[in-house]
Amino acid sequence: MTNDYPLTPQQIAAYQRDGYIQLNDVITGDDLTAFRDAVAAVVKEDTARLDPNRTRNSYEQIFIQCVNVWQRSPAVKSYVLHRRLGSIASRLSGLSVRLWHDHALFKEPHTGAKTPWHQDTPYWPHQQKMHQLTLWVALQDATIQNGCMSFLPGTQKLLDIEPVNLANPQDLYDVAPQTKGLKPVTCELKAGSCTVHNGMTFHYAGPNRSAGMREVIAIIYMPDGTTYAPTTHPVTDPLGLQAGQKLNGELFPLVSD
Ligand SMILES: O=C(O)CCC(=O)C(=O)O
Repeated sequence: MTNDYPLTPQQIAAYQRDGYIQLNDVITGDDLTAFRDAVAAVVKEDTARLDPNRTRNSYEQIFIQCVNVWQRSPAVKSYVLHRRLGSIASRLSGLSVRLWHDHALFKEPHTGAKTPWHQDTPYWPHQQKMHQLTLWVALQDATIQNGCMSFLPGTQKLLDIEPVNLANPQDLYDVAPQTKGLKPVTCELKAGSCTVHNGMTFHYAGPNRSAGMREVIAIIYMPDGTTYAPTTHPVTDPLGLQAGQKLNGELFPLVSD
């Protein structure tokens, strides 16, 4: 696939105003099949190893989550680190970006698990929190029936709200009364299309009421220069980082110019 995905100045302005945008046909044809198959193979390998009776953490109660799939599969790596995607993240945020991490989010059918309204960045061990962004890539069609994403436009400007406990979510209006009256926008996606959201934008995904798995990979970027804030997180916990240390190097590669 080529490095160029066209974005108009209007789309960039809409992303910066609303804190999210839908982009169609970002990955297509054989690339989409290869990416989807490579991600699904890693998820399958992981799930085969899991004890079905294990205690599930907050993410596991919502979906099967595999973090940093790009480190496990050269094929996945070639897509996750692709400049086509990095350049989208860089042009929308207006900054050079590094990969923060990716995660496959496969939502199983019939569990009834929704992804509660939440912001992402408050969970992350970053000292700067305003410009992280996620490309949420549908590997198969994402619909209202199987749990596509919804966003509350403009909420990326809401700072200092307590992180939502995903396993035991409070009512959105208790957490963020400022969101009362805002109208959510729901984005159904064809496979290979994506939504992009600022890590501070409130978002939600419904339960998977279809017969099959909802297959998604979320690729998360942070501005080059982002520094470490000591907070427990599975990506950084093993690294022994010091407060203020830059998140860079080969684990957090630069993916834009
Ligand atoms: O896939 C989902 O259900 C939610 C994903 C999400 O919250 C995210 O990518 O930030």
